[in-house]
Amino acid sequence: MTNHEFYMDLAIQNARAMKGQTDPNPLVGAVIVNNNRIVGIGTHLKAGEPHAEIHALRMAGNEAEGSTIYVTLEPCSHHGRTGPCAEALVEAGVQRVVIATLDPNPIVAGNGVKILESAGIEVIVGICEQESKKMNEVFNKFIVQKKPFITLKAASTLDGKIATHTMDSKWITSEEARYDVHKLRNENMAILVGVNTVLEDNPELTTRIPNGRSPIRIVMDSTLRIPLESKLVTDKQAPTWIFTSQAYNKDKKKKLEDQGILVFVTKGTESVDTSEVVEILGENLVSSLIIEGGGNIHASFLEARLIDKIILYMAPKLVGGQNAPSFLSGNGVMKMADAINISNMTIEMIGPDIKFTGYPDYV
Ligand code: AOF
Ligand code: ZN
Repeated sequence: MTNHEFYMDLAIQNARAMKGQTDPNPLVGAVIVNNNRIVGIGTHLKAGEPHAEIHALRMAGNEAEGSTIYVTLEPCSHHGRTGPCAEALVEAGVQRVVIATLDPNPIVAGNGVKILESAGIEVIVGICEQESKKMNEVFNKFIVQKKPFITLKAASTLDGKIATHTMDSKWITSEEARYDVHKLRNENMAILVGVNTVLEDNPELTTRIPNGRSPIRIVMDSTLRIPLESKLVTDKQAPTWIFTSQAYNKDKKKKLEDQGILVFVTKGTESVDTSEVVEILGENLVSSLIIEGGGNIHASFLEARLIDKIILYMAPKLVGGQNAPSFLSGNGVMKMADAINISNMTIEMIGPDIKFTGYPDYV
């Protein structure tokens, strides 16, 4: 590991620790080094608050002069909720700026580097670039497409089942794997299920870890069949948003709204279009979404090519049964050649279960 990589790695680790608390803004870390000594460290903590570079500059004080700063994302060039960091670095007399990756935000995209270079500052781009890009996979999509980064999450047996043929599903995976799911919920802004999941399981969809943040709970429900006494309607643990079609029950809508539930009536005559849901979520600044639905919801999002990432927890169990549901149903493809391939796969063990992570390779 070179010196550049060492300091950048430190900046990335600090940035990553804020996962789940900066959205829809990026995870960003900065380390200022002067004469081989770290004189300032900064991390972006919350959207609207000072950027990582500003925190680090404040800590460094006069020692920022003549220093090298390592930043995981190109310093910004715009007057947003906080000032342009590129200008702050020039004013502080920083001598060299080492950047992991350019900012995909169209209002910055290379302009930060221009400000620095035209002030005569040496700029190096591309140290630990892949790690930094991966860390901000949510932000990188959202800032360009204005749509949430969508993760399909499922827990199944080794034969892909999410329940037995009698619909028993408690529990498939271990306590450790279920705790990991709560971490995932903490990191995502919203979680989506179909109304059938609500009818069958009456889930809470909250984050049960210390100081965890619960995601906005989203239900696709074309006629508003959700029971008024379901936990998502009554528990007030986190906001609940329901997406319905033109065929919705008007009386029920009013009753749900009286409970503080937000009901979005979409354009579909009888069903709710997944793409429209995703678009509306983006307009409401939801940058990340987990789909924890049943097999049909998963199939409708996957068939519409809306899933960016798949996380599958597989328990070393076999249940069999042709009527036992799997985590992916729908019509399925005709030919093996039409299968959706998964790339950049990683596999880790969580207790006795396998955690599989991958990215659908749509062609
Ligand atoms: C952050 N934190 O450490 C850096 C960011 O809403 P604003 O004014 O804070 O601006 C957000 C944009 O600033 C963000 O989309 C990204 O392009 C840039 N850099 N943002 O929240 C940071 N360095
Ligand atoms: Zn900035």
